[in-house]
Amino acid sequence: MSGGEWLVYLNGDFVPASKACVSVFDHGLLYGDGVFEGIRVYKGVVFKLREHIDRLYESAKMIMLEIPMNKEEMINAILETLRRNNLRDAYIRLVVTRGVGDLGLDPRKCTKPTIFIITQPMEPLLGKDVKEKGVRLIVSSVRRDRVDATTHQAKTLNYLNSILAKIEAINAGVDDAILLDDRGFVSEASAANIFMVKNNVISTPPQTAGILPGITRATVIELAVKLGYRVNERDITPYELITADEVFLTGTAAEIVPVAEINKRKIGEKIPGPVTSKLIEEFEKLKGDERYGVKI
Ligand code: PXG
Repeated sequence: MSGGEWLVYLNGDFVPASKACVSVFDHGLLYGDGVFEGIRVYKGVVFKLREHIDRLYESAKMIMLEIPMNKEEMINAILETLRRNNLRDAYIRLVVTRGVGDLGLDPRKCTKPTIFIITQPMEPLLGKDVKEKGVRLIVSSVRRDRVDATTHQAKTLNYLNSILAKIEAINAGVDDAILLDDRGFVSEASAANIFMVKNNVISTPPQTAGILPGITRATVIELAVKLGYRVNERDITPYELITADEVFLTGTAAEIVPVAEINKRKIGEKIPGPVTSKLIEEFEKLKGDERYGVKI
């Protein structure tokens, strides 16, 4: 921290948060032309950092954005930002935009990507209430983008699709919304993946449903398999979700969150359900474990 302010990494410099500004000509702002990651640090260990960095570079490859730093340099920039802010339990937002250009779309006008890293304290217990009571969802009228369009397989700065679904949820007085894919199968929530449990079998939509391949999702699948559950990546209908024994969301910020209600139908018997509880318990054990991340 500097003078009571958090330091932000911006294009190689560490600047106080209030001075961390980007140009109005940045294509990240003008067109949502860029990629990002949201990452957590638990007890001084950056959870699945290498996986997040790999995904960032894959997203960048998809939009033909060459990041002018290699992966090790990017990892070091993140660790150094955490050190300078003296943070051990935090949320990291890593953003790479196409950079400053002119008012046209042509990305060739942007000669230097803009890179910034924001780190903020995040208490490990945040959202405990939600883990006990669960969230209420609606099925949004907004569909997840097709896999040949601005698909969420790439984690780009284009989030309007999710934001419109979130607005619909807010207007309906619930916590979040489920987006269906263009065929009408379940895709994911606005910024989290979704799972269901029926008769002790766990299912989650596949990448072909246009989902973001979530790192928490992959971790939960790994944990569930280790615990001996059958896990299917398959198409799920809204009917199956509503009639499931348990439904839960996964994401970096949210971690594992039980779903209590969808379109006013109560889900399951008890929140959190037994499988969700077990997975939350196992997930807790990974926090701060150096085998599941990179130490600051
Ligand atoms: N789907 C989408 C569309 C996302 O944006 C996830 C799934 C979960 O992925 P991870 O890798 O985090 O398990 C995300 C996560 C937030 C927040 O505040 C989360 C995301 C983006 C912006 C905010 O929870 N991405």
